[in-house]
Amino acid sequence: GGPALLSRFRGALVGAVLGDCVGGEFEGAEEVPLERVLQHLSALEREERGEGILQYSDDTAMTRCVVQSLLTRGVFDQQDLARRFAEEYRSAPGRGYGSGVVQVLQKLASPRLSDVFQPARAQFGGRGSFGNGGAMRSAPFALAFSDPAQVKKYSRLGAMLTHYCSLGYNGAVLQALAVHLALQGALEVPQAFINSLISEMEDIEAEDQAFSDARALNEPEFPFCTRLRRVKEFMERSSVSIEEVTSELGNGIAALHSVPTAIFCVLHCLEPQPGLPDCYGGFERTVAYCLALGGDTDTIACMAGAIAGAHYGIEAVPPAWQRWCEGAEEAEVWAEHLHQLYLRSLQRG
Ligand code: F2R
Ligand code: MG
Ligand code: MG
Repeated sequence: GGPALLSRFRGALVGAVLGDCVGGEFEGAEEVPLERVLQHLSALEREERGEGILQYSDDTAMTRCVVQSLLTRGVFDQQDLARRFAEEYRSAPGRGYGSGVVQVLQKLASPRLSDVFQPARAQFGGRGSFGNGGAMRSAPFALAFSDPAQVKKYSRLGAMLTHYCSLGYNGAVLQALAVHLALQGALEVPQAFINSLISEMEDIEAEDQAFSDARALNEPEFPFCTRLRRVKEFMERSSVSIEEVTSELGNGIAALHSVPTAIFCVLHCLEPQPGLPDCYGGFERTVAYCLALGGDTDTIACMAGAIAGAHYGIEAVPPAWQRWCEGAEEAEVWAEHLHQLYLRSLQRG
């Protein structure tokens, strides 16, 4: 049951672009009244929009590099991807990149660089970045590879080009796995979906590097598992306030404070929510809810948009919203090409 696989692919990629473009309005805002979110979204329904097109930010710029690299090379190629990140940043540096990652992107442009992971390793005194920049661009790995082992391996490596801290790259793996499961229709059984993610992250976080990063950053061992268990507790409650979500799951720029939050937004909005219009379907509810959290709204909506789009399919993504989003049309075409790549990887077994 549910949408066809191709519709899910198109939903995932367009959903990510739309979340970034629409969510950019509130990025960095501490509090966002729901009324302002609904005004922003209802303005997208108008034929004319004074403010014009909503431009995509670094989230989509880097996602496009991942997509183009995977489609051109047909495999994961770290040199090619590093070169594309550097070139994208050189040609459009004003897309709102994180303040640390720009140093990596500048170093990746050097023709003398032989180890493409070296600039990311040197970040933050050798700890590496724990920002969500690896996670925000990891959906294409779930669209290119059908085997979950490959989804995990390549989303981790793809993130490590800029985010060498386990709290950064493990967020990218978690996001890619969430999209991978949503593509299979796993959100039809929400409890099984969250249990699968917890069980995957129990394996992924059981490594020395993750233990030492967690210790150094004053986080508990298995930090992503801990947050996902909190998501599960919230799912079991009849109501959860925005304040509880932002204080306990987070709405910030760290992968740990945003990837589990994005997953929660999708799960929470599977059902109608008070304050959100009855005419909204699950995809619209998810995007609106992400924006109402404030904080890193473009990135949380981008990640939740990819998961929700993979679950509901492209038919659930309002065309009226899509038409104002830079890059949405292209995303649909690329999703079709990624779908072909995925089917080929499925045939190879
Ligand atoms: N940068 C932004 N938003 C800021 C405002 C943009 C504004 N619209 C504008 O145009 O000026 N958004 C984008 O950045 C996030 C992704 O960031 P990424 O790629 O992870 O960057 P970075 O620099 O690696 O990490 C982000 C910050 O996290 C802190 N940090 C990370 N690791 C750290 C460590 N080991 N120790 C201490 N701090 C660490 C730093 O403050 C980094 O700058 C997305 O929201 C995207 O939309
Ligand atoms: Mg951004
Ligand atoms: Mg952001």
